[in-house]
Amino acid sequence: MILTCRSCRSHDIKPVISLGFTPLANALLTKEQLDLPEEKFPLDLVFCQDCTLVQIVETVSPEKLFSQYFYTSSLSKTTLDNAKDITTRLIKRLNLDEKSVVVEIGSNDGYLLQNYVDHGIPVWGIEPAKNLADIANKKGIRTTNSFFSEAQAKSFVGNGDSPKGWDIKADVVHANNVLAHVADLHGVVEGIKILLKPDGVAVIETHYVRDLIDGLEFDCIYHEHLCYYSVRALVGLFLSHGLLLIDAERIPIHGGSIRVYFQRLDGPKSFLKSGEKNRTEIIDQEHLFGLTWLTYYESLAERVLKLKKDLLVKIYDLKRKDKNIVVYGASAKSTTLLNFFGIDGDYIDYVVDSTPGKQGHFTPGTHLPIYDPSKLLENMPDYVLLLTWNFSDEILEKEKEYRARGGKFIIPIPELRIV
Ligand code: DWN
Repeated sequence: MILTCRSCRSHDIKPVISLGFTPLANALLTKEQLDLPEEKFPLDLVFCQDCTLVQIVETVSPEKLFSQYFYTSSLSKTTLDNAKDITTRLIKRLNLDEKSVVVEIGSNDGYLLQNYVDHGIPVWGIEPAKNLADIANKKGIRTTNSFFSEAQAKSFVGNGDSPKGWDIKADVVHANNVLAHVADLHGVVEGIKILLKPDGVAVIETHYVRDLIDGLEFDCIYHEHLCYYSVRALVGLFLSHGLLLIDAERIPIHGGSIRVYFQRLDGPKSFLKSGEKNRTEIIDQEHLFGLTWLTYYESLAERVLKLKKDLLVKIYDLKRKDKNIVVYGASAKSTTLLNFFGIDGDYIDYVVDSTPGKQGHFTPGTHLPIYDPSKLLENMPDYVLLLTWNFSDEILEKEKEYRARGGKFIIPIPELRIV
């Protein structure tokens, strides 16, 4: 439980929304665990009036959250395409070759580093989930199974347990959907700086708090996500570790993210000029739209409660007409929405999800069985509540046969609609 801001340590933190006590978003259950007590933790979002960082109050141990992790990045074409795009651009922009070094923190199953390996560029992945690190190493993507820290960064750039013969630093450090997840915020940012060559670039992707608020993406709030970033909040955090924002761009992935580039303040800052227009524009817009003020965030609670009412009215109406409804996506987001809205087995028959490791399990808190998406055509439910709305194009395309046979998707976010 924090009493001060995770980034600037200010005491001036104000409440934004409380989502009650919820189970851990990815704590899927086996059949045997259904009758056992389930851990739940408070899920309360606050805003720091000083550095504008949005964050949750509770800190659940990373070991509990990430040591065994079901989320496999390579399962989504959208994620793979996003990774291919940025790595291709960086190889060109930085003239990366066999003498370069690229590090990824939270490298998952190697989905991003694979692109560098395909170009003969040396890589190092750092992944806390053993099951994912094993997948990456089996693919020949050098991955250390551990949490990233300042101490590990120090060991990597000199002696310690770094890959043999590596005493150079990184040209690029990637951290995609990592910075929201780390309790040791300052240790990780300091570690990124230690890893970087003097003219190296840190490329950070994280869900954008502006998309969360504007797009009513409240279901992205869960215990894995300790922080919810604006560019302004990132600038303050990184500057406190001698890293300067050199470029910033909004990208559509995960419901809307920001991709920000940092270089060492004490280095040549070779990309400062080229990124000036982008970073100025995005920060000016944040001021214009009020992201630096509490009032911008305070509207969220009321809008979430209206969505809850509208969705429940729709579901009650369909159940009254004896329609059957299932859920698509045993995602972390699904856990937040289903638990906060109280949508369980009384209304939903089952969940489908393409992740093999999730199938055969049950959803946290709501205990819905998870099957392969092929069940949709076998069973032809009347409605599918699409809770991985952030992949709606990809999934609607995949399930066009179900729709051709009359099946309907209910998509709740950013606005409730049936397609
Ligand atoms: O930050 C995080 C984001 C990036 O990903 C992590 N903390 C956890 C995770 O959050 P999530 O689980 O809400 O992410 P997704 O990407 O919305 O979840 C996708 C889920 O949908 C996965 O379980 C896989 C499933 N899926 C599917 O069944 N068929 C996904 C696609 C694209 C599909 O075609």
